[in-house]
Order: sequence, then C-alpha cells, then structure tokens
Amino acid sequence: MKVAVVGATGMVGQVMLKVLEERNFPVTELIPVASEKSVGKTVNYKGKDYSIVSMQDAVEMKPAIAIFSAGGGTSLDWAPKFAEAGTFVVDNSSAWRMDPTKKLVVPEINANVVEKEDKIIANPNCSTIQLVMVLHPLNQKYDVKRVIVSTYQSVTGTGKNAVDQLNAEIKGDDSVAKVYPYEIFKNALPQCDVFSDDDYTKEELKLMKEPKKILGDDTFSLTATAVRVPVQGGHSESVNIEFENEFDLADVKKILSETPGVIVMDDVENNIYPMPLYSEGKDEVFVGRIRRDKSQPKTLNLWIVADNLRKGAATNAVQIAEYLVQKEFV
Ligand code: 2RA
Repeated sequence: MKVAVVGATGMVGQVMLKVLEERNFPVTELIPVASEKSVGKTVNYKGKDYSIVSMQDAVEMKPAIAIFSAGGGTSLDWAPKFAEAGTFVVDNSSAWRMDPTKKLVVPEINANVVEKEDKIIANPNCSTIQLVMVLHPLNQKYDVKRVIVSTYQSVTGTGKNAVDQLNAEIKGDDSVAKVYPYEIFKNALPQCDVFSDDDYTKEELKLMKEPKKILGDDTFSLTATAVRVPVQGGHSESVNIEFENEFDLADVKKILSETPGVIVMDDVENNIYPMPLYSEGKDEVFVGRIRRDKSQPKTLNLWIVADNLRKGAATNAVQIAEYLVQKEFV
C-alpha cells in the first residue's frame, strides 16, 4: 500500500519511519513528504533511499494513508486535500483534535469510534496519550471524579532545535539559537508552548480537554501544570486521581498490570519506578509510585512515563493506521 509520511525529516517523522519499519507495516510504496527546501533530499526506509516529494505531488500520487507530523497550519491546509483524493489522514498536529466532526483516537481505548467515512483522524497530544492509557481502565472500574496532573516534559517534544539548545548548553556553547525563553539546562520551565488568555499554556489546555473526548466521558474534571525539563527520553507525569468510588490498591495495580500497552514498574523497596532514561525507545506507557493520597479518601497518586516520540506520537499514529488496515478500510 502507498503510504505518505508528511514531515518525514522532523523528529517525529523520523520515528514514524522507524516504527512503520519495525512493525512491518504493509508499505509497498513509501512517499516521504517535507517542506519545499527538503524536496529532492532522501530519507532511508528499510535500507533504501527514498526521494522527498512536495505536498502537491504527494496528493496527486493518491496514497492510501498519509501520516502527518508537520504542524497545525500544514494539516489545516493539506489534510483536506489528501482526504478529497481518497487518502486516509492520521494527523499528529493539534489542528483537528477538538473538531467535533473528527475522531481523536488512542487505539487501545477507542479505536471502535473510527468509521470508514473518517478520512481525517486525529492523534492526541503526547502528554494526553500516556495519561489516558492509565486513566481509562481506572475510570471504567472506579469512575474518575477529578484529576490533577503535573508534567515533566522532554525537550524532544519541542523538536530538534530544542534538543540542540539543551546539548549546546550542556557543552557551554552559547552560539546555538534559543528555542525557549530561558536556559533549559539545569532548569525547569513552567511553560510548555505559549500562554493563552486564561494564563494556562496551550499544552495544559490540551491535557485538560483531550482526555474527556478520548474517554467519551465529560463527567470528571481535570487540571494541569506542564513543565519543560532538561530531559530527552520521555515525558513524566505526577498524577493525582480522585474517584467517585472507593478503590482497592492491590486491584488498581492488578488492573494496570493487565492493561495492554501499560507496564507497572512499582517496587519501591528496590528503587524500581518509571524514568525517562528507561522509557526512551520503548512503545509502552510505564506507571509506578502507585499509592493512596493520604490527604483525602478515594484518591490515588501515581507517576506515569512514556517516550513522547513513540507512544506519545509515532507509535500511536501507526497503530491507528494498522487499525484502518485491520478493518479493511484501506
Ligand atoms: C510538547 N506537546 O511540547 C508537545 C509535543 N507534541 O512536548
């Protein structure tokens, strides 16, 4: 099948190619797409070089699936053109996520909402995906009432220039352009993305809105603080969950350990808990530090870590594409 990867030279695009290859996605013709300045350059897929093509050329090649990771503006402009040409678009930008006519999908949770008519399908934000992977099974059993999440986000979520900024600062090199308003090395910035009018960042608003749509449940409330830290392997989240119903801690651990795509790493006697250094390059969502909140009843604290470029972006997008194949929509 003809598969286009839009934004193939970016950090997420590169991981998408790797994940398609690793999972042996049935690609018969790869169409890497990137900005005009990259057209003619090549990307490697399964040991072969493929020439990057322009967006217009890619539309005309009518791929069965186009996986986009090219920014919201590009998705708004181009996803409909691919869709009109009959291509299924899996879009990793924020452009369509909260559009009521588009599905927002984490396959382990709500793949069943996808129908053949859904030509543009939205991939959730990275910090949302790892949160809902844990929230969903617990919501099914104990009914979530309120969630407080604080994130510790990897610079890879901002992109290559941010990784370059961190690495330059580690070396004491001042010549690299700064992506963040401050140094990131030896620092923690309580700002991921730009601020909106209500003093929350866009990242925090994504975290507060997307989970309800994915879980198909708007009966719980959620608040978030998103922080950028000098880390590369994945995003971490400290999460406080209040339930409507009393829970059993052993049962919580059992539910999570039986959830596909989630791995419980929780053995504090041996200092075992999830960390970004460990999650890097892995597809699962790791959860640990699972304990009762002693300050109030029916409330749980836990710590979630995942590679934001894998399950938080590329892997989830490829899983959606796999679902389209499995349902024979493509
Ligand atoms: C981040 N939400 O800032 C982004 C990546 N999608 O980490």
